Amino acid sequence: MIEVLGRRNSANVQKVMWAIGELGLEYTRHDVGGSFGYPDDYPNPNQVVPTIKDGDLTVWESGACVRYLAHEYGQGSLWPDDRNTRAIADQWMEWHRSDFSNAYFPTFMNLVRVGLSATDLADSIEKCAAAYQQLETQLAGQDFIAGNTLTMGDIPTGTVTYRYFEMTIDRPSLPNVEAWYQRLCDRPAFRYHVMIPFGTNPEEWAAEEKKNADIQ
Ligand SMILES: N[C@@H](CCC(=O)N[C@@H](CS)C(=O)NCC(=O)O)C(=O)O
Repeated sequence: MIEVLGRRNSANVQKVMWAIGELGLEYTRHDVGGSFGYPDDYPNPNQVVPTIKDGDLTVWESGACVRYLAHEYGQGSLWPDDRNTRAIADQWMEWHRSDFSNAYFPTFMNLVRVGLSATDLADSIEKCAAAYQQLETQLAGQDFIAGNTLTMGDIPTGTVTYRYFEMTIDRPSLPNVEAWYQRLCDRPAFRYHVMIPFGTNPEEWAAEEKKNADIQ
């Protein structure tokens, strides 16, 4: 039984939950972080979510959690057997946490969590679009980020792509990304753990966070 410490509306928690859902693992999720606060014995010194526990192991950092789950429980699926596919999946996970996140998070945070207008964020939205153009190129001629099946490489960027397409912002034409996103939307685990409404401003965000309390 895997324990997940992290609120349901956190994108970093959703990465882990989606991986757990894809792998069909038993889990218990606890509301931690954001308006729920942190227990005194919370094991992540950075006071951020997620943290997972599996037996005697505690892991934090969402990418490390996804890799651990993929390696431990997803050999041949989320953790590809093929060396090349695995390296490319890993490469795009690293891209997600560096170049992509630097471009994407300012847009999401400032628009939804701070409540600035899309007009004020034009530069940031453009940088975000440029990051998605890189993914557009990678997805040409293949169904998923590292080939024709879902791998750990799809998890981090797939998670925030729900939000990218839900935000009221201008987006470039991204036919490959859109087709990939539709494939993700066909997956029950993605729909349940990732496609969670998040509102359009801080007040709506807070209300959505409350609505998700106690939902597994
Ligand atoms: N690098 C960390 C970042 C974690 C992170 O910043 N999580 C956000 C939620 S998405 C958080 O914990 N924010 C503060 C809070 O919810 O209390 C990871 O990938 O796990």
